[in-house]
Amino acid sequence: MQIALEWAEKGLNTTTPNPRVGCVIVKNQQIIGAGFTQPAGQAHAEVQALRNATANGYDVRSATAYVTLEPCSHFGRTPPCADALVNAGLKRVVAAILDPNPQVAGRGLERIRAAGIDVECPVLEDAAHEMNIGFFKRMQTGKPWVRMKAAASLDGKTALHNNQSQWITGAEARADGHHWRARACAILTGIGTLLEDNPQLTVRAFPVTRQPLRIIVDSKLQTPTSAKALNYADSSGALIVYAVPNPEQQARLIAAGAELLYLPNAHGKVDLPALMLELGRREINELHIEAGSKLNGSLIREGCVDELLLYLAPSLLGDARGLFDLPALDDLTQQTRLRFRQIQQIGEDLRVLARFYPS
Ligand code: AOF
Ligand code: ZN
Repeated sequence: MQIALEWAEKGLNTTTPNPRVGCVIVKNQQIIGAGFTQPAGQAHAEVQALRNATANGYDVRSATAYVTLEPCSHFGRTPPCADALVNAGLKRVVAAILDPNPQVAGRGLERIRAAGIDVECPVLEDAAHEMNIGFFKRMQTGKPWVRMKAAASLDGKTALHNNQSQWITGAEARADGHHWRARACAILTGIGTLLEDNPQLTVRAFPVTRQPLRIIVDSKLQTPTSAKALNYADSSGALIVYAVPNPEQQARLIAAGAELLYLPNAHGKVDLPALMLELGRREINELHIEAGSKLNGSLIREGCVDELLLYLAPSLLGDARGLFDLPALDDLTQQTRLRFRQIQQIGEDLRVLARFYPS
């Protein structure tokens, strides 16, 4: 199953909105085939692994399949993998974790068991859940897994009082950040960052076959049509979420290729929790946020964030802008507690992954 998880990882940046699944076929203590989920509409991991075994010249009958997610039982964009495994005449199927998709949810393994095949589940369940943390969250809550990326000095500062902010962390940390962009279904920023930095919100540190959807939270539609985030060379598009209608500006932005989404709250700002639900409806599993302290603070306050991805440079910036614009507290019992998930040195910097407790 550990090897099957390594195969699943090959689909890290490409399977969305499907989960990344790996499958290994074993016969007589030997791996005879392996595969991972192909882009949506193409073969699932199990079908890839069966084909691979056959292409390698092996007879898959009475072999064992190790799959990192329960094989599907429904006709989606592709036929059920459970049927493919049954028809292949396997002896045993080992699944890491049940598929939370209500169209599957235990029926895949049931069908395999009903065909007289031995079934075992769960195996390495935590690692399999982690591999598809966004898919699990979306299936269970209707919202994406939200990862907020930020870079700061060791004293938690992101920019000087005069807004100078580039290159606080080193080149390795910046390149590492692109790996997290690449695996995300969408990258979200705010109008403040857009006007200040004119970010492209694309993956550029290495070649990719899919760019994440770009999302701009822009209550008053101040995005210039010349913004780099709108002038993309691929078809993944940009979505501008606004709260104050402005027909002329709307027409200009639509003509510039953006999609507009009107989602106001009672204060004339974008309704962020409603946006998360809408992104879930659009099959966004992992949402990557790279915004400024104001939008970051609002997203945290409104309970929209699951995880922080912080790059911390070994430097002090003193009196300067902080990471998150959050209100002052009067008592330590009010503090927002997180738990560290992983800490690693990347070049000269530290990468800290910390998770909020589910509310
Ligand atoms: C598997 N193996 O490798 C993956 C599975 O529309 P479809 O046919 O591509 O089905 C998508 C659903 O299939 C997805 O929501 C999830 O429940 C399951 N993903 N299942 O047997 C795979 N990626
Ligand atoms: Zn399937």
